[in-house]
Amino acid sequence: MRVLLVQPKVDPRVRSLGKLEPLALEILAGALSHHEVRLFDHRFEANLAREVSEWRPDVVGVTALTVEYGCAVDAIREVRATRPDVRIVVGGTHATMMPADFALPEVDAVVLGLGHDTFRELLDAHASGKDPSAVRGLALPEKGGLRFTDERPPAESFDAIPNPDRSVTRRYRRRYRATFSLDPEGEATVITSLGCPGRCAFCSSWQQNKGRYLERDPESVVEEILAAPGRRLVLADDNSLHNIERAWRIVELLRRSKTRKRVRTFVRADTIAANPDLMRALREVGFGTFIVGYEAVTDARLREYHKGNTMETNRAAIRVLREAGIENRAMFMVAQDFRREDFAELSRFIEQEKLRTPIFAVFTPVPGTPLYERSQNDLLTRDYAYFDYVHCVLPTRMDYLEFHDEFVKLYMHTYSIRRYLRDWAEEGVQLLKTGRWPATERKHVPLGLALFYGLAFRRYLAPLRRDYEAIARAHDRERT
Ligand code: B12
Ligand code: SF4
Repeated sequence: MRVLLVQPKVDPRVRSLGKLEPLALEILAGALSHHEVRLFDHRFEANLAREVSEWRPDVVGVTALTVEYGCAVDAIREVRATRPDVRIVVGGTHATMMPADFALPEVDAVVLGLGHDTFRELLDAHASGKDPSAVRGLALPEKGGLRFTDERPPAESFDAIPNPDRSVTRRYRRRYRATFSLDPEGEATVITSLGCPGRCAFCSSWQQNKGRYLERDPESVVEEILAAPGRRLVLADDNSLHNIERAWRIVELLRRSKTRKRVRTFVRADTIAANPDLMRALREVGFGTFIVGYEAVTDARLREYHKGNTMETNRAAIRVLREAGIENRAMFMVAQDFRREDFAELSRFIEQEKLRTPIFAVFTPVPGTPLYERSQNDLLTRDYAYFDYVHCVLPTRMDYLEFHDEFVKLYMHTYSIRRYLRDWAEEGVQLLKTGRWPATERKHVPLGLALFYGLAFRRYLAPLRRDYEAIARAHDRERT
């Protein structure tokens, strides 16, 4: 069968941190080696209708995160209008969390959860003319609702997940990169674990994976890191280094390989704080940037978020990364109940800890989670393009537009060139006093890059006020 996999466009209102390779679709392509598979990345190519009418696929598979929902539905409708007889299958994060959103007349089947086995079986059922009802893990749109087939038992091991087939994205390769990346080669994505043992209140990942944490064995992790195209890659895990023994084995294998790959990954602060030797070893084998969810600057907030960490651990993790020479991409939550003092406290913490490249995420109830259900009556908007952790979809304690202004100010202050120069001057004074440069992140963020980040964030956040105004206006209209 001919299968066209579609990565939807990104709504221009989504303040996205990057356009990386659609790993989920590459994994599906890896599972469908007995079919003819093409991938259409709508973020970089415009004419989906032409692709569908010229290549004439039998099945079109569309993926979507919550923020991609609107564009995914547009793509589905465009495909259906072009080829009324093609089968359209939807899967991915949003379909798993909110299948009812895809109970659309244009959709033939919704795949729930990990999709490779379900999709393969569904295609085999189509090819042999069998009823898809026997395939486990589906929701089938019917009379405006959904009929669910038997539940698929959760995967017990990572080995069942096929390797991605990257040949389907070869023509887009150089365009896959994080928003603020200057690397002309782009960045590859590799997955080495699934889910997270954490239970943070705001996070959908452990809920989407039903609380499981599956790890890929270190040999195959290193094999894929080495095989990934280009020099830079990001590990698309929620929590890459939970198993310390496994992490050491990965270090050992990478050391032996003498690779020069640069790796960026997501790690918890407690893992970092408790394992300084491991962090140094990871740095030596190419782990240059860690994305760490510190989330808050008070123990009370950390408890409220069920983060399972304390401020003491967070501070220790910051020290360990600095000493190991790893860039600390610190992530913090900005809660809807923040007052001006809370923004100021967060800003102060960043200054005190001299964090150079933090990211701020607005607390967002992710559709399909109990938190979202509880927030139903409070939501300011149900437009999914705004569920990007940058727009605020809940009522704020401060005036809504002032909240926006404080949020932008937080970024502008953090990434101001003035702050950078002041840090530099302070460090210079310490150098004169002690004869040594103090250990800071300065050396990972050279002046030119700091200037670039400042301008890039200004541009990234520029359209935000207009959106906040639109959300407030629409909400007021709805209330009256
Ligand atoms: C790497 C990553 C990124 C990267 C790359 C994303 C990309 N492709 O460009 C970057 C950093 C750029 C990014 C950006 C964003 N991200 Co992100 N990201 C991730 C992360 C860590 C891994 C994603 C991944 O590759 N997973 C691995 C694949 C294999 O798993 P999967 O997608 O679930 O796929 C399986 C099934 O779902 C299914 N399936 C998937 N699609 C389809 C399609 C069909 C037809 C079928 C049959 C099956 C199927 O089969 C697959 C294989 O079994 C996830 C967390 C996570 N662990 O999933 C967050 C996550 C996906 N991101 C999230 C968010 C919110 C964002 C941003 C909005 C943040 C921001 N403001 O920048 C943007 C939005 C991106 C956009 N489109 O604009 C949320 C999404 C929440 C939601 N409900 O949608 C997640 C879940 C994190 C979280 N816990 O909050 N992200
Ligand atoms: S540690 Fe990270 S991925 Fe795990 S539950 Fe918490 S926020 Fe989610």
